[in-house]
Amino acid sequence: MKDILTAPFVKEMKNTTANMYRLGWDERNGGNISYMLDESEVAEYLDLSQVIRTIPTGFDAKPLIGKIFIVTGTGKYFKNVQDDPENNLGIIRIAADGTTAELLWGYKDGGKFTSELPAHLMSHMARLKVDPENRVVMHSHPTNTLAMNFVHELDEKKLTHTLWEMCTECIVVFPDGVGVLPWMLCGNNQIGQATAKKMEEFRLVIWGMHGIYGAGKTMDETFGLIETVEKAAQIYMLTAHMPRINTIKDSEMMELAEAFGVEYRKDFLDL
Ligand code: 2HA
Ligand code: ZN
Repeated sequence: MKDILTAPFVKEMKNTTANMYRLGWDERNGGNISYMLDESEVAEYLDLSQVIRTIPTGFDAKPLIGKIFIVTGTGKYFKNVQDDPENNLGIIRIAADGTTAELLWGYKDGGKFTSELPAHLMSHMARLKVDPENRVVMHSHPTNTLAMNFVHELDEKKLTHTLWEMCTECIVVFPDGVGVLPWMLCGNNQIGQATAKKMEEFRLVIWGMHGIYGAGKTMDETFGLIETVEKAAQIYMLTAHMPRINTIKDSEMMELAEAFGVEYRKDFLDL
């Protein structure tokens, strides 16, 4: 059996959390990532018949029975994942009852998965329905995105439109736009259900005055979605207090989307 610490998916988790920490998006225990793995790939590193312990999830994830995820730990810091993956990460499999997680590796100090597991697994279920290749769900507190939440209307069309206007490539990177939830209490099934509902339509969901969720086929795609929103939000925050002299017009955004052949939210433009 190969050494789990050399597994590409562990490396991806270490590199991504370190990257996000250094970008200042994931202070203290902020942020969490879940990444669905191929059983055959995990079997190269772990004996899948060895369950270390079982942990109730508190909700029903029947469509994910048997699925394996690597997930950041609750109360753990992104800052520390790189040096100590076995305490800060865990690999879980959804048990046959759909409501229990079987720990296959990690959370070595007795810990467990992120408190946002409901939002993660419910989002996986929602995305898999629209994109069977979806693998990653990522939550973060990117600084400018969060700052923008306090000074911009939390309206899906208006927020998406403003973000699209801030960088030429935005409409190409997230043509499906950004879903928005109002401020809600986090860490429970209710926000999980609300996030998943938005995920049926969007790969990006803002949690009002809290942060952002992204979903994608790969770690790079998912990180790239959040990174692009954050870049656009940064441009917004750098310019919002100054008179705007130039802007990317809606007709130009349409031209971009059509040139790059992306299906975009036409109703989010005023044409
Ligand atoms: O897990 O970011 O939303 C820490 C958080 C909760
Ligand atoms: Zn958060």
